[in-house]
Amino acid sequence: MTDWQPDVICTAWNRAQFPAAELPEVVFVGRSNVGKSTLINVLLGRTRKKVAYVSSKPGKTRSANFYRVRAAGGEGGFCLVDMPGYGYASIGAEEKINWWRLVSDFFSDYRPVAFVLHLVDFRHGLLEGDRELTGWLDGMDMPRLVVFTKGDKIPKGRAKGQYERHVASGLASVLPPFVTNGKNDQAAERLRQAIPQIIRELRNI
Ligand SMILES: Nc1nc2c(ncn2[C@@H]2O[C@H](COP(=O)(O)OP(=O)(O)O)[C@@H](O)[C@H]2O)c(=O)[nH]1
Ligand SMILES: [Mg+2]
Repeated sequence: MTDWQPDVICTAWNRAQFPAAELPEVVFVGRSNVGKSTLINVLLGRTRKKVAYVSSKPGKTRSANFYRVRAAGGEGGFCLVDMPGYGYASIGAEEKINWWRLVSDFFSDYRPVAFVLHLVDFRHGLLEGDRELTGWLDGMDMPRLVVFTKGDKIPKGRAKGQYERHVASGLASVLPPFVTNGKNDQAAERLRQAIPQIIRELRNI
């Protein structure tokens, strides 16, 4: 169960369509197919009736999607932003340019970005594309939380070593990375608690 209630939902294909900058934004970035939309659905408690579009074909989503969340208790609220993925091999040069334009407009447009939630496939760790984007985000001192997806695809006995290897490879994360598996389980619940906490703590720095 979740007490998160998704509210206004907006899709932006370009800067002109970004919604008014009102609430702190948690921006989900990661490679195509890593599980950004799946995790948003899980956090919103929408594993059956999905709100974020989940695709079996990588490289489909070219828009930024905004999900406004009101937490129970009424305090504040925030926005989850599902950014288009990168690293999908067969996209053309023009699409790549469009992707960069959307992403760079987003991060340079004085949006109230609280932090970036960087999704990384637990099987692969950081790949090209991840390093390119995170290097660029480092340049603007953007705080990040790393969340591994597809933890269920690594056998239990290998999970600890895999986790340690990934962390040692130089991930930037405000908390030790979470490991999720596309289900509304304990890890999802801990993440649901961590997100508003991180927003609050970063605001107080
Ligand atoms: N086994 C497993 N599959 C996942 C997980 N997260 C996402 N998927 C699957 O990976 C595919 C891509 O997911 P999607 O959320 O659309 O990725 P996005 O492109 O990053 O938004 C879909 O078939 C999902 O069902 C996970 O944690 N475990
Ligand atoms: Mg998606």
